[in-house]
Amino acid sequence: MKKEFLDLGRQPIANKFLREDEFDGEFFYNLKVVFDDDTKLVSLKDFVKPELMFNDDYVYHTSLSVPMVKHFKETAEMLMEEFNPLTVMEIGSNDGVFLKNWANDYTIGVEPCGNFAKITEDMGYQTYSEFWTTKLSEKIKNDGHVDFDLIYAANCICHIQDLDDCFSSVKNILSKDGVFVFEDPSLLRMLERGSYDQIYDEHAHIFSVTALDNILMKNGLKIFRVDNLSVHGGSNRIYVSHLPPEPYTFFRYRPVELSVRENLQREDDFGLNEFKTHQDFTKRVEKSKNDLVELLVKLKNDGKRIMSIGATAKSTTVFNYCGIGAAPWQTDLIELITDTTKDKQGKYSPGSHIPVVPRESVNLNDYDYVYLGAWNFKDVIVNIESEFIQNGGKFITHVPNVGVG
Ligand code: DWN
Repeated sequence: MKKEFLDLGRQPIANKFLREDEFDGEFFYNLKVVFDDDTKLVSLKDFVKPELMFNDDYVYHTSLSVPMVKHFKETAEMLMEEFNPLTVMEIGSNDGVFLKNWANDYTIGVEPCGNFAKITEDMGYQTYSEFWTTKLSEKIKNDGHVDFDLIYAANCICHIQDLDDCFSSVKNILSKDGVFVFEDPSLLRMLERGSYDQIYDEHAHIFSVTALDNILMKNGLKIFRVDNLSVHGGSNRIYVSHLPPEPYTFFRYRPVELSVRENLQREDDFGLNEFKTHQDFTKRVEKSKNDLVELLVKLKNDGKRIMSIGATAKSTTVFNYCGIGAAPWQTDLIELITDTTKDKQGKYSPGSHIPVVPRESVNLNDYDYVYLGAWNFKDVIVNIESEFIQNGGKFITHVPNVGVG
């Protein structure tokens, strides 16, 4: 029984940055969120066609967020150290920021966005430029990749709409002693921090350990460890192995570690498995919206100039939910957004049509306030922009609460 608890309104494709002549034909959908009473899974009510989001024009380069390069290098070294896999596959390999830490003769990628699959192919990694499905899992097997000791995915599994097909495809090609490790934003952290902007078209689901445990078990897989990470505003890294068949003679049994029980208990104590908890979250989201608009309008009326750093998918949700931006609200509360991603520069933000420009083209001291679209990189950005702060400039964020800091 899927029950709706949050409506974030009419939203565009979160990472579809536009030229002016594309404004009229822009695609919009209703972004609503449901809670499944059986699995406790939180998902979008209506999924957007994957091809509309993930295609050869996809713009999100993981490596352009410098802290993530270090994160994936350390993750690879840790996995290499502990599991010493002979064969590695990454689902959602983007620009190869994780793949590049492994030798390319026993490592392959899966990346549906052709422009990114070409990047890793050129780096020497065989890359299947298709969506992860049972059909592809079979094809990779038939191509001679019998199975994999390590299957890794970051900020990707929560993008896959059919989780049963996703997980049965993994089980189909995971070696008997293999481990499936994936990390995605944490539902518990989202509710604790009020970071509702983790909800957008690409994120078909916002995962709890509880929901994943239920759905993985159903597909013959089990969680044996959970790492709670600070990246992306709070993520969980989930370690999975085969659910050993009875008697599990041929399978290396990986005992369920304390971290799994601790996370399940923490989620239950927080009320994450109760529909009411999600209904209460909705009230917090509505307050966050009103507080942010009120603050920006007041500052604007006081003659203050406001811009934003980080043309994130997250800020697409916030700007369109809060009616911040040029179209159709004509509320020029935020004059422009800077972003390090070349493919976003010189274009307009999805739905709200705020111009996106290179950071170098802007003198921050011309502005009084900066809204942090990339709040998950606050420390890095505040450090880079220390001169702005010394000159009296201030940052605006909405996580955990709307405020100036
Ligand atoms: O799940 C997803 C996460 C991993 O990334 C994807 N579905 C889409 C994307 O979401 P996002 O756009 O909200 O992610 P980030 O990583 O918060 O985006 C940061 C943006 O900010 C990038 O476009 C780069 C930019 N940036 C910047 O302009 N200056 C980042 C830093 C650190 C900076 O100093």
